[in-house]
Amino acid sequence: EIAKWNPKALDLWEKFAVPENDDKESFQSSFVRHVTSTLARSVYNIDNFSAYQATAHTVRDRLIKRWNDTQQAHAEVGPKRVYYLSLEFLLGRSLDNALLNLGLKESYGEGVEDLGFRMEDVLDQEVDAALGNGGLGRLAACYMDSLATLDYPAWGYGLRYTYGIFQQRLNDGFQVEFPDYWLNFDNPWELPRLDVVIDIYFGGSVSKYTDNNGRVRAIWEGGEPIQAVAYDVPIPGYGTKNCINIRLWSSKPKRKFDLKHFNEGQYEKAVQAQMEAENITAVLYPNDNHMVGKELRLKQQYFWVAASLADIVRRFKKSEKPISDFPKQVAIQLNDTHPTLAIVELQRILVDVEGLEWDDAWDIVTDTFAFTNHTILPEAMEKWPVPVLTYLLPRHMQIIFDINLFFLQSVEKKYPDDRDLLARLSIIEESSPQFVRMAHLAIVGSHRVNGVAELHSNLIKTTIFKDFVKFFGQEKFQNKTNGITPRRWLHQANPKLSDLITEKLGNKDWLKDLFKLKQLEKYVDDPDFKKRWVAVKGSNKARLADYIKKQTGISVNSNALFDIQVKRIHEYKRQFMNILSVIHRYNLLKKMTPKQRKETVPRVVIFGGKAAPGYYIAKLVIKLINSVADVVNKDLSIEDTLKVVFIPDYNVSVAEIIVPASDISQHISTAGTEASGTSNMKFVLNGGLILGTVDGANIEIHEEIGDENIFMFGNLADKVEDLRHAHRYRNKQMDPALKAVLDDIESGHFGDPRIFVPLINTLTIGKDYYLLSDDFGSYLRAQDMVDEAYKDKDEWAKKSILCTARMGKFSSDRAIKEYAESIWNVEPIPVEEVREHKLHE
Ligand code: KOT
Repeated sequence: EIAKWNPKALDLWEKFAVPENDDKESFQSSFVRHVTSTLARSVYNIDNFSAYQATAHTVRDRLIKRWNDTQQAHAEVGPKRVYYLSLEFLLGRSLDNALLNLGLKESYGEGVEDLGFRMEDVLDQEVDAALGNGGLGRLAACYMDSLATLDYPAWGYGLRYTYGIFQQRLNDGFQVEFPDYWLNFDNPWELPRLDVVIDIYFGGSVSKYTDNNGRVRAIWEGGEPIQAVAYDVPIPGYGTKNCINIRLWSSKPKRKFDLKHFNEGQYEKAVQAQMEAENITAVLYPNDNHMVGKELRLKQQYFWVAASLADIVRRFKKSEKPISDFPKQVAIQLNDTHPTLAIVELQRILVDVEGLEWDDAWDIVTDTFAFTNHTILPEAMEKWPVPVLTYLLPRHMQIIFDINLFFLQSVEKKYPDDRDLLARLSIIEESSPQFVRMAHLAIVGSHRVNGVAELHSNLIKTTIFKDFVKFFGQEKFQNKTNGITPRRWLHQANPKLSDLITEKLGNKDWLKDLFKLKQLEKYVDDPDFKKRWVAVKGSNKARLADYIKKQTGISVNSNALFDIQVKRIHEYKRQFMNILSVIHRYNLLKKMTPKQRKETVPRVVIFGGKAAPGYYIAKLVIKLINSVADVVNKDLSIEDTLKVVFIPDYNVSVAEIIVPASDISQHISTAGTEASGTSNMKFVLNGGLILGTVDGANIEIHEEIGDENIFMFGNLADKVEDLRHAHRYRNKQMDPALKAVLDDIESGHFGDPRIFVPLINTLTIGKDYYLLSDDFGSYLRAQDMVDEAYKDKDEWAKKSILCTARMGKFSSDRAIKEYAESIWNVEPIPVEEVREHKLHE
């Protein structure tokens, strides 16, 4: 027994542990202590930013306590854990979220006000943690919130990028990118674990040797190691003591400086290795739904999965269980194909390091992994050239060839003499050079594969993964419709609506069981409730109007219909179609008599979203939106019946202002292209209606909220192939309304038309791959129905309430329970109970 375990020492530990006291005074004492000790400031030189830092550090102390208690309880129980591997975690801000999840918002709010600050201003100092591109990264963040809230023993693994997604500014209506150096000031939301370091190797060579049992074994000796250093990000659950962890790896050179080169006078060479090592986690690749075949991206992927697996295996080994128990202790979810090399790395560890037979190792591997597919866009499918893999990871390439050999042998056995089938299923694309198809590898190495909404899951089973379903059978392929956390996306982003709901329902239980919102239905005809509901929406619109004024200088009328499309700019999402319909509307308004204009519903059309820096067409869409805005917003003749706004630098914290303020939001992707979408869920949860296509989760939202509460239009997914064929091989007539709008742009109404030629060509010479012309007519009709419906304010309020009331299904809690029960086979561990049990022992 070491000395610190004696009763006297334990008493001291207990006495001086961080106080559990969450009252105003303990906050204030901690705040002042952090201002003086942590920040080395005083009452004379503390500003809002320091107040934020002191508040954040006070909360951080509480989080660390919970983090420790949780990890200790998990170590005690030794449950099966789930590991969520994601290259992106789009967390946004943490302070407000932590205050709400810990139930400290009120007491700390009062505490900070006594000290002379406003909590709102303090919260506004925080920079977003923007380590993601869009939906995929934000989904990972929502899932971490639900895992924590539902008491699951879970960890996320990702990369600690020095630069997150770029900041977007506008110059003459064009997007310009600025680096997101988010770690400029200290980051209170991470715990550096400078002692948790793992060496990662690239390159080197493979040799064979014969072991004591006469078996030929491979041994890989990599080149110069690079260090992976762990940074832990605590994720507190709502209304529970459970606090889970996201471990982010940062790359660091093992050897700081090459003395040999330095002494030879080659200074640059002496620091080159160091710079290359640090490069690995320097920057998030800014492409959504698009693969960029850069070697550095592949290095990021391996660096991350190798560090994570070493960590997971090390933790498993502490349990001293036999290695065959690995899948009983560990479930690993692959967030898209980005972490697919983890499959190969685990097989390598089991065979080369642990000495298992190939087949035994492979059973463990496939029982451990499950794979989520997020897109069927061909340009997003990851494939890596065999020569690049061979030189970066020679042993892994051999293992991939072996996995493929054994897999194809089993296919051949089941379906003899079907060479086409073999070619279609093969993990290797037989081109020159050869490529590794990461989705194929992920399917073969996993026991479950899932899509992210019903339509999408059905599409992957009948199109891109059809042959795999034939071989493996239906059971391996599941649906897990995405979800969003109601804590951030209603409680935090829309406090007024949250309060109103809590008041009506009598308590906050709905925040942990979103189906409880159903109870709101009884108030749809209660005039007083409706009035208050509409007032909340009005105040959220006013808040957004203020924000727009501040960011863009544009004044908008918050009594107008707020029509919002915010998401990454991508051709398949069809922001282009939206702005073309705005031009159509503008032209109609100009032709109207003043009397007619008086009768129309005024609209504010709001856009936001980033284009990948190399995505030329998407950047032209941004320019066109701004060019149209310039003309429309200063045209007095239309008497404020239309305004167009592009909100710059759309991100999580901006979304928290935008989402509660919609009357209509648009989700208008070509049918079959948007796997799920998740912002659609956020808007509807906040009482906004959808104008959308029959795509992704729109379909299931429609099912839940009913026909009267959503505006759907456009061709169905099963028509898309034929329509594209018709564009390619027959000269289809273009919709006349669309033609007129394009002519208008070409006439120079919206600035130099030469700029937009490549964009317009996507509809004419480019054969309209995303079928704007096929959907334009029904899109305009749907828009008219929106206008008509909005005129009846009372009916609209009813629709809005029903939208919120019927969104229970789209909580990420529901999604996570489904994953836990039908893929991971993990159970909740109530941290508090474990600790109490321990105390009574
Ligand atoms: C693909 C490659 C790189 C970066 C991101 C992707 C990506 C993003 N693939 N799919 N997504 C989106 O994932 C969301 C969460 O499941 C979906 O809601 C959305 O429809 C996908 O486009």
